[in-house]
Amino acid sequence: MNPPAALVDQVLAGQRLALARLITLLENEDPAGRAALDRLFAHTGRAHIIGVTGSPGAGKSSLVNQLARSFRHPAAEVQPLTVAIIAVDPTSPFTGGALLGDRVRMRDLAGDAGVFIRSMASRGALGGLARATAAAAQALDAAGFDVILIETVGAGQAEVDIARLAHTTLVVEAPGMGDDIQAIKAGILEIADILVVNKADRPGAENTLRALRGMLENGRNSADGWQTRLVATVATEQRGIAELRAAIDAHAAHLRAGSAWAERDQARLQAELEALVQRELVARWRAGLSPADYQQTLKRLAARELSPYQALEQLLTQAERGG
Ligand SMILES: Nc1nc2c(ncn2[C@@H]2O[C@H](COP(=O)(O)OP(=O)(O)OP(=O)(O)O)[C@@H](O)[C@H]2O)c(=O)[nH]1
Ligand SMILES: [Mg+2]
Repeated sequence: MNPPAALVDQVLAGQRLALARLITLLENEDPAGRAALDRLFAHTGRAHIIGVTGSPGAGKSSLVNQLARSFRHPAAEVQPLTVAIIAVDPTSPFTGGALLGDRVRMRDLAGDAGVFIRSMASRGALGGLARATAAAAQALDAAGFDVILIETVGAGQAEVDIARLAHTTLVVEAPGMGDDIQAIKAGILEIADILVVNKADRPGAENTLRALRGMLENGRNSADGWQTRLVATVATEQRGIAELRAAIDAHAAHLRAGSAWAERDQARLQAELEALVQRELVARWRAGLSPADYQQTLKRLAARELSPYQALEQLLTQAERGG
């Protein structure tokens, strides 16, 4: 029996255990996972991938939970959608407290066959995590989930990479985080299709909303003509969830109306491909290089005998000779 083929069939048939196994293979960068994904890739491209990022404790998991419920239990006459949730935690190991907490917060979704929840933790480099998350999203897409919600913490490169993976990116803030507004200014606003001020029941919510509204007015109107929306929510009381859903649906409709969906899809795939190319070329370059030569070049660089560009030329020449 050819294991990738069997696994592929099981994933396409929506078998949860097979899907969980595949994601573990992908997380471990196991060649069997990659082989399975090669076959599954033709079945991807249908899911709406939604990234949810923002500062720690802002209420991302609570919102993801509420959104999943709203996709599963829509208003009458609307078809429920199936939902996969990936909680990405770059800091905690698998048994981390945050993920345990998420399981409690997402408890009411457990047992629903139309919901699949998976947490992913870093096993090393953050690049590895972003890669594994992209691969897991492809597996879930192929398995037929209509919506894939990806939760990440923070405002670093990992979030930007994961935002690049999403069709729609939500940035979640809570009131009273003065510094975070600076952080938002510094870049995360750039990636937000929808800005959510959660914990709108807390003091200072009005100020935060006003500050963000001001930034949006001066700020961008994205290249594809979407104006970032601002939504206030209280995830714990299910307030603002309908408005948030409406904003998400409006963004999806906006993307689908023109060529934006296809353009984002292509940009996503291009980013993924280029990350792979970069990694592979660096790996090949390193493999072709003698460590002694490399150390020698680094020494000459530090001694100012070579400039960085000269060092580069030397390394490239050495790699060509070696490879
Ligand atoms: N008052 C209030 N509390 C909330 C709201 N939403 C979430 N919380 C609480 O805030 C805490 C953090 O919520 P989470 O949903 O875990 O936040 P998170 O952003 O996923 O947290 P991390 O994943 O650890 O970064 C929990 O105790 C929630 O019950 C809200 O709208 N209002
Ligand atoms: Mg969380």
